[in-house]
Amino acid sequence: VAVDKWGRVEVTEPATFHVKQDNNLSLIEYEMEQAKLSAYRDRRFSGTQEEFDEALRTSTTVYIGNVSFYTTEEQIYELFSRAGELKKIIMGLDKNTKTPCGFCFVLFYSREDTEDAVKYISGTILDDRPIRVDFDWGFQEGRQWGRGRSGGQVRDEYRTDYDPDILSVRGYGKLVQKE
Ligand code: GTA
Repeated sequence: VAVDKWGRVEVTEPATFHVKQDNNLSLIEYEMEQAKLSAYRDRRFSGTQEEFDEALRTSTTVYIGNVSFYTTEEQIYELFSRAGELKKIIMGLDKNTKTPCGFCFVLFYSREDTEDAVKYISGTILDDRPIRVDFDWGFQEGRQWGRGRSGGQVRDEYRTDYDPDILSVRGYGKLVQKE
């Protein structure tokens, strides 16, 4: 597909949907399958898109978002061990205060348990908040820290809504407050 100087779209080659050899999915079907795994793309993943996709398909790590700052590792353990045996829990921390800032990673031993966690635990209310369970490409040292400028998570800095969880920390996004 090319765009001419008037901004019109020109199809330069037939829009064939490439059939992938390995699983017989059309490219579109393949991308839809992949999007179902996770909408999140980690900007700091150093490999190719294919390597990222492969990691999501095989990893035994999940990311939990929208966690209350007051939720403990014990509560996470209690909830996630319903899906299967846990290898490790890593709480996400504010890189300045070193206190929980609303996310964590849970590592399982088996892929089946990992998939069950995403399927059945995502949306569960934990400490009054619906948590989001997402496939993750794999934990590495450093990923436990919030990447926001203020130390916490990036998305909390863009919040325009009021979050009753923590008035002073999460309330409205820090960047929004400055506007
Ligand atoms: N598997 O959904 C996720 C996920 N999230 C949100 C964070 N992590 C996740 N992992 C999975 N699924 O290890 C992981 C990160 C890291 C740790 C902390 O949690 O891989 P973070 O939340 O502080 O930072 O990460 P992250 O993930 O890099 O930020 P995000 O939300 O993707 O933002 C990326 C870019 O979008 C930034 O450039 C930011 O400026 C911009 N942005 C984000 N939110 C908004 C917004 N509401 N409006 C405008 N721009 C925005």
